[in-house]
Amino acid sequence: MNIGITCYPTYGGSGVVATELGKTLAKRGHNIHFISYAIPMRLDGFVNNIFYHEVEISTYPLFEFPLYTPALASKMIEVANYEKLDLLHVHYAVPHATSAFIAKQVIPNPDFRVITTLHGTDITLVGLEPSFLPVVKLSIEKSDGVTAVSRHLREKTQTNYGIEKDIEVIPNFVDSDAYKRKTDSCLRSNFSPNGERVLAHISNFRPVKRVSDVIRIFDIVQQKMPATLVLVGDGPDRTSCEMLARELKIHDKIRFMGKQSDLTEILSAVDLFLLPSQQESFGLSALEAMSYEVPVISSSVGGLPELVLHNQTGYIAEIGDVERMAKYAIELLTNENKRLMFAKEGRKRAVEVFSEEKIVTEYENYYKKVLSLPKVI
Ligand code: GMT
Repeated sequence: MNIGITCYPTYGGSGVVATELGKTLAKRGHNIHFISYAIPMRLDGFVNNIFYHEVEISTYPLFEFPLYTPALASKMIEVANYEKLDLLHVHYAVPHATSAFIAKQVIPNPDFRVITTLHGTDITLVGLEPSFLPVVKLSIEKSDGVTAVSRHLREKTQTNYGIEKDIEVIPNFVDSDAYKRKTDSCLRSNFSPNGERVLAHISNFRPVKRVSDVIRIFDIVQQKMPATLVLVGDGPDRTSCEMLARELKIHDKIRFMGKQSDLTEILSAVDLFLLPSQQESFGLSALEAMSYEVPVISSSVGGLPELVLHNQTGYIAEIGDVERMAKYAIELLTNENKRLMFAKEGRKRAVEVFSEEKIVTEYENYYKKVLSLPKVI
């Protein structure tokens, strides 16, 4: 198939999923055309069958804001026509599904189809704003196929927008062969020079991630045992988190590592992963941790209970219940047999339920199904 993929190229789960999907589909022989305003973060190096088309946004003194939606739609039309796309798969509805809807009106190929994958805040936060809602709803309804990354997100889409069309749940995935724990991570001695237990969190440091809860949980844990906290990523809450760490006088026990692309050394060197988010439609970083045999303690929000099995691959607790999450962390970090059992169960779940091989095949089958159905006009 000739497949167009549009996603955000920046540091974030939806772009990661879109890019890894494109790379795997390319290895399976499909031609993949990425359409975005910059090269997606994980699309490094040359990959056979992968092409990149950059959206150019012209500026004009009259425009106060860059007009990305029509610029993207125009690029989609150009690529669909010249590269003979069978379908365009857009990740994150705002504004990608809208650009795709506009493009579909113009693309003459009667067999061309648009698929939208909903990732989270496009539905639960941004898409609900009155300035977006009617257009997001229309764009989803006019997609030929719609997928959501969890059952929770599917339900939210149906209830928040009153959308009745079929939404296929295709969860996120991990390349469990590549995301495999190394026994000799060179970072272990760095994080744990004197046998400290190592906790970690990875995110874009947006308010929904509640990174300050991570620091508060760690504060309680480090009072009970020598410990290090590894924080990967960057974003709006980074400065306030650094301030909180200083206020609590635990700054010297926390490593702010910024954005990192290679997680293998880091996640192979940690004992526990924390994800106390306010909202999480799936929680890709938790799945990646599980693949590296790291048990996860998370909030019970959104799609997280579909991923983290309570008392089996980790623990879940109410949003903001820092005390309980700390109690669970201390329990696992003081009972190595249990922690290792959870680690093995998490890895097993990542391999058996969320493997790249399995989920990319689900996407391929879904593409075939949508291509065989009548076009949504
Ligand atoms: O919505 C965001 O803040 C970022 C978004 C993204 O583009 O990374 O994250 C969402 O998509 C991920 C990939 O499907 C999911 O793993 C995240 O749970 C989801 N974030 C939220 O729902 C907050």
